Formats: sequence, C-alpha cells, structure tokens
Amino acid sequence: MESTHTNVSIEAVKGGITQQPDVEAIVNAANAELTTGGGVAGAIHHAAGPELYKECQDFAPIRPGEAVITRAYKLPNKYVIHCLGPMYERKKNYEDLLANCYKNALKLAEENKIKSIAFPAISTGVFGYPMEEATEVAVKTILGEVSKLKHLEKIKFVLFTQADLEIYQRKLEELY
Ligand code: AR6
Repeated sequence: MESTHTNVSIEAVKGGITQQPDVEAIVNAANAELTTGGGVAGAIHHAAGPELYKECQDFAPIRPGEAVITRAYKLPNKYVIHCLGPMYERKKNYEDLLANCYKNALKLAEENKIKSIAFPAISTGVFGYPMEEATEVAVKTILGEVSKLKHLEKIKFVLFTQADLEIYQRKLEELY
C-alpha cells in the first residue's frame, strides 16, 4: 500500500534548469506551440536535441495553465514537463492560470511516479509576471499540494539570478 509523504523536501537553488542531473523531471516554461523559443524553453530544446521538438508536436497546442509530459532525450533527466504559463495581466485569471501550471505539473509527476522535479520561475521572463508575485503563487501552490503527494520526495526551484533566488528563499522561509 502506498502512503502519502509528509516529508517532501523543497529547496531553491541558483542555476540553469538544464543542469539539474539529480532530478527525474524538469519543467519547461513553454510556449503554446511547444516550439523551441527562448529563455528556459530555448535552453531545454537546445540541450535535449531535435527529437524533443518532434515529440512535442504530438501535443501542441496547449492552453495557459496546461502541462504535458515528454521524454528528455539528451538531457540528464528522464522527463520534461512542459507548462504554458499565462502572460501577466493578459487574462483576468492569470494568478489561477499560473497556479494551474504548478498543480498540473505535480499531477503529471505523480501519475508517472516521479520522485524528484525541478521548476523554473514560470512566466517571469518573456511573459512579464513580476518575480515577487509569481513566487508567492508558486510557493503557495506547491505547499498546498504537498500533503497529497505519494511519489514526489524532492521539489527544487531553480532560479537564474542571485536576486531571484533570494526572493524564493525569503518566501519559502515565510510560508514553509
Ligand atoms: N534555467 C533556469 N531559469 C532560466 C533559464 C534557464 N536556463 N533561462 C531563463 N530562466 P522565460 P516565460 C529564467 O522567458 O516568462 C520562451 O521564449 C528567466 O530569468 O523562459 O514563461 C517561450 O518560448 C525567468 O525568470 O519563460 C515562451 O514563448 C524564468 O526563467 C515564453 O518565453 C522564465 O523565463 C515563456 O515565457
């Protein structure tokens, strides 16, 4: 019988999402068409190789808040979970849509019995979501789901800059 984990480790680190070999799945801040793009998506597609793009085309397009899972090809991980974040303030419910990204990514991770996952700060680059606000949504949503997790043991937030890392660390201390 499976039991629910109450001791999931949650950490924030500074680094690149494609350089996280200790996790089974990494999350992509994707575009609707699941094409290469820039930022996180560009780095992931570049590191994974062209087969990732080919597999993605079976799932595209996706809508804001949705997530799909693929293999990770040349990346040091087993899976990539592609989430489409909302463009900041473009839709009334942008906060719910961002929360849905995190919820749906965790759902796919659980369905695939994934033990460890790394998230970038979805929507905070090209999509313009302010880091402070996005961090609040990301951390609150993840903490709200933790008690339901059966397989995940490790959740990592991967931030690109020291300033972003500090925002996450502060929010985790405040809420965790
Ligand atoms: N590792 C970790 N974080 C990164 C990396 C990386 N390699 N590169 C950038 N970041 P973005 P979005 C940070 O723009 O806002 C794409 O072109 C970055 O500093 O990648 O959801 C897609 O194709 C920022 O804090 O994602 C879409 O069209 C955060 O990751 C669109 O951009 C997210 O930045 C998605 O925009």
